[in-house]
Amino acid sequence: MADIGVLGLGVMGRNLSLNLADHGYVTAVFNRHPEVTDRFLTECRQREPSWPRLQGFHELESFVNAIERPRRIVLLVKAGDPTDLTIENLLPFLDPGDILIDGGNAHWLDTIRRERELRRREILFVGSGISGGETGARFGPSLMAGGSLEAWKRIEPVWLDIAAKVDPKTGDPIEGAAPGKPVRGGEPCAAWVGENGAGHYVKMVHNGIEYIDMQLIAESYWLLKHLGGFDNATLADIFAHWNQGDLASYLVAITAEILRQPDPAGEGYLIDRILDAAGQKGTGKWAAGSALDLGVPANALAEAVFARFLSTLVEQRHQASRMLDGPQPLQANDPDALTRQLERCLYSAKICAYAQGFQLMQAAQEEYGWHFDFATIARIWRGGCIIRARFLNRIANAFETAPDLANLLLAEDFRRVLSEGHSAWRRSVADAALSGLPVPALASALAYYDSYRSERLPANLIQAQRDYFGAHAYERVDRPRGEFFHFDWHGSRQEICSD
Ligand code: NBP
Repeated sequence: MADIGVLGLGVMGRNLSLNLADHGYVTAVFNRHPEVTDRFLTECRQREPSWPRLQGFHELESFVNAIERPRRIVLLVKAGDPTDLTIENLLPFLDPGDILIDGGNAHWLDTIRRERELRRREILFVGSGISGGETGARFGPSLMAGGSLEAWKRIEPVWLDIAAKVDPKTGDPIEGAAPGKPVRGGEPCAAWVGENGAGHYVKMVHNGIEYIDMQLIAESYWLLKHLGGFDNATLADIFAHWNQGDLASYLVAITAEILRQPDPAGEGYLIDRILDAAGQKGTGKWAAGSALDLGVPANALAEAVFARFLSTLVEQRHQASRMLDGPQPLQANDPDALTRQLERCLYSAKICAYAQGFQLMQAAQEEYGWHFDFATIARIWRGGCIIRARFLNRIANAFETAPDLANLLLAEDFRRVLSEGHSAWRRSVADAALSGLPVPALASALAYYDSYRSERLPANLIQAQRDYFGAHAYERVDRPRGEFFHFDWHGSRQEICSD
């Protein structure tokens, strides 16, 4: 009998099946098109040491019956309707107590609905975020599981086995897994984060932070290139150097590698031949939408999504570049000083990005009745996933020291970093503005930082305007919160307490 089943043999399903087989799990695999299953198994026989642990099936019923009961079945199909359809097709063959684990990028509200509906039919449903793309799925992803604790207890050993591992002392990811040779030991980057849709919500916030992080890195690259005048080889060296310090992370490391890549189709570098129009699959938009719904000021997150939208207006931008005026970029007198300035700027803005992600999760747990352990979430993001970064250790420590921390910016460690870094951040945003170089994420993160630390904001004027044209009432600084007043701007010019 198989220990576990994987349904859906796309990029993620194929790689996760091999990861399971490498860890000793006999894995039943199924794809709606049988030829996909056959092709996968043929390829595995040729080059995968763990292939004898993979069992392929053409019929859904025989796939389900081959799995030990109570069954564990991982769904890795396209999110949305295909997931509902797949569950519907599976149900006639399942027994009470079986567990379905949706590893796709499902919307958390779909996961809440599916968990509720399946619970009524005595099927346990886990919505598990899986991050790390193809390589993560193959050699160790970050796994954020949500669902009932009963279901988690049944999948926990498997999830801990196949997850990415970090060095318990340094918190750095342990690399070196190869086909048939998984990493043994280390701290696994997998955890149960909460009931029903919690795992998919946390994965969505992960992706939202990923959007901001990528945008911040792209803007820093742009400033180095245009203000510093560095060529691609030097830019690659700068990012490689940054990857040795506080900014050490997967995204900074791959940026260095990308910038070094020659164009395979001709002269020069590949980076200069790639069209500057950024795509997206929607999880960043969901995260920004959730921030708007929950009233969370995640402005850098929204900016990162908008920046991708704006980048796709390629023809309009080309036309506008010839019609709208702006300054020429300033040239840095001291390129090394610019590099140091931007390193601090990027690190400060990155702290802000994570602060916004954690604030979003704080609001979501109130809304959906979850109880997130933020230190654990930071810890399972240290390996396997796209936003893995050394400074997640510091975030984990901050939440361990103060689990109810209102905002990451207030953690002592980060207050110190920001106090040392904010001048460099301001200079960079000012240099960009004076040079006509767009830095929406760096600038909006700075606006967030300055707004958050402002004892007073000009929102008093907004309240007065709202009261003037719409009688929406305002609170007074010299009266308790919750007491509202209206001023009769158009008639008696008297103030009335509106209670
Ligand atoms: P792929 O596009 O590579 O594969 C999609 C899979 O879904 C295929 O097996 C396909 O079957 C199956 N499928 C579809 Br499409 N419609 C189906 C239906 N109606 N019924 C049954 N199966 C159906 O996607 P992937 O990259 O493997 O992603 C799988 C899930 O994991 C998605 O939810 C994705 O968002 C998520 N995810 C992806 C990544 C990543 O980096 N790629 C990372 C994390 C999460 P077929 O072969 O017969 O068409």
